[in-house]
Amino acid sequence: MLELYQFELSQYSEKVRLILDYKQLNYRKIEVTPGIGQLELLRLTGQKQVPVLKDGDRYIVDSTEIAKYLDEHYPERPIIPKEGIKRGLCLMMEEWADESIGLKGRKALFSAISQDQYFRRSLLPTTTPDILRTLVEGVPSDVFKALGFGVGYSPEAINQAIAQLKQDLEALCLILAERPYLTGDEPTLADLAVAGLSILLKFPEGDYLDLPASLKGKGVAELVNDPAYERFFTWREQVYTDFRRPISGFNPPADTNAPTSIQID
Ligand SMILES: N[C@@H](CCC(=O)N[C@@H](CS)C(=O)NCC(=O)O)C(=O)O
Repeated sequence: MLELYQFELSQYSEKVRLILDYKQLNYRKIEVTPGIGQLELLRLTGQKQVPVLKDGDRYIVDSTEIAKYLDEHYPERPIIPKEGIKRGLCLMMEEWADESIGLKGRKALFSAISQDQYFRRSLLPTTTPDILRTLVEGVPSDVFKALGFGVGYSPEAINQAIAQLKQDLEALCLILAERPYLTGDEPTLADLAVAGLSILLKFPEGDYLDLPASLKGKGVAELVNDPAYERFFTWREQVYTDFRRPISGFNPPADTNAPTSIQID
């Protein structure tokens, strides 16, 4: 069976999960433990990032490479058009989504977390002991903001990311006003990339991620509460309803050979 080394809340992992579900491929999720689990990933693949797909003895690194690999080796329900303007648009939008929504979404979410204690606490893994949750909730917002400087998330960088995301969402809404999918009448990798990468802007409403129920449908206030972007989030929810498999009832048994990782169940 295919195996996906992932973080549950990684937007690039989500892009791959949506592609796997769209293609109706069964796979087992292997939750990589930040730090120690990544060292194991380094040993296995020569790099530390998720997502990584394992197919037999082969490891495929990077969400774009995984998408191309899957379309080549599992050609049912193709996602990358073979030629012409549709192929051009698909490849361009996928690359753009990685660089834009993927990276800026992370910054925007950081801002939402630093402003909201409850959000912060709720984002901890469901296995986190209550005492630790309470400690994290208690970290004052300004301390969190100061921490952001350390990872390149100054208030200016966050504001700039949110302004740019607004432009991105406006562009997506304009396209989706005229066609059901980003490159035309059929879904392609462009749609799956944009939809999957946007989970950090607003978590999906449905039961697709291992998240506390209270966080489902929640997101970056400046984006999700603005009616100008409603068309995008409604479209994204429809893509999930149509193509993403809900989490319940989809938990293949743990792989006993899995490296330093925990299995989500
Ligand atoms: N270009 C990569 C980006 C992957 C990426 O940024 N992964 C993040 C999680 S969303 C990660 O593994 N971060 C941990 C690290 O960099 O050590 C892709 O498309 O897969």
